[in-house]
Amino acid sequence: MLRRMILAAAQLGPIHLKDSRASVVKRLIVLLWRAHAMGARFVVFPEMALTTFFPRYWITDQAEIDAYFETSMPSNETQPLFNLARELGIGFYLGYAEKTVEDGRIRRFNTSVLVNAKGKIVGRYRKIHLPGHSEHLLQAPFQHLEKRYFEVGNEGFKVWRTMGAHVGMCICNDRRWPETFRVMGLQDVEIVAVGYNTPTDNLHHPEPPHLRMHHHLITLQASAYQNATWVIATAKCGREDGFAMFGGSCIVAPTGEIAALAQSEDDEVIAVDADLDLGAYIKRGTFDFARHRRIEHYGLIAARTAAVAPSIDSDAE
Ligand code: CDV
Repeated sequence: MLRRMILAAAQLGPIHLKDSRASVVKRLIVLLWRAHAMGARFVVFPEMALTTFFPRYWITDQAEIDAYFETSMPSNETQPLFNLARELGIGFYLGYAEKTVEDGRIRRFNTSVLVNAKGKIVGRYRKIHLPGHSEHLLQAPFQHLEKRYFEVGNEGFKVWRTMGAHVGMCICNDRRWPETFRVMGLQDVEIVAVGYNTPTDNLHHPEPPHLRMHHHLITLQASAYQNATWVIATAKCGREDGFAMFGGSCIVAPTGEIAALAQSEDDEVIAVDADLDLGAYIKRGTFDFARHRRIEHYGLIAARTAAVAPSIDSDAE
């Protein structure tokens, strides 16, 4: 029996500092209706989809920082999105900044939730690969302070059985790390949802924009193929109060091919009628993990973070 599902990425254009949560949720609702018109059953919204990408700003007042965080999900403002999704029978992924109390202290994470077609939160992911820095870079045109505003996620890379598929989540910078996808691949993931906010300029080293897009697409395509999974990657993009972030939202097939690619840097929905079993022949063949993985040779991956060069110079006399 063919297992098909229309998958969608609901890309957001810029959210400016002055934009309220309510105005953003209205845009998400318009996107959800558009996805519904395309027949979508699962929609991926971006990372931190409710506010501007605030880690670009050095903020010292904790109350001001906390204004970007949600203390509950659904929140009052996002409840209408959950209600509509339930009414339409569409599952979704939504990224947001999470403030919570855990282990007797306040904790802040860069989080996404997985909501099933009944409007129920079935999964939560807290971003593990936090990019950027924690100090104030006085000379830089903008900051990337995720290491200052968030803790490293403490719940791992999970996969949930929901909506007739195996669905995993990660967030933005996580997509650049093969480990992210392989851990989900080992849980037989079939759809990986990833939201992102990627500045068009590399803060640390000048890079042409085409190269930025190339790295974005090549990592998604390689990871999709190597784990034989669909990947839905959704941007928040355009110029937020003048700070440019690239688009390039895409849906990648388990073959590694780009099945749909956004054209704009604004609110836009792309969708693909996906065969969830398209990756099955790859999982039975080249990437049949049970037959071909050689874990006795992979120890360094989980034992070492930094690269260490060989201590012996093989060319020395
Ligand atoms: N939000 C992100 O994680 N952005 C990073 C940037 C800093 C490179 C990314 O990997 O897209």
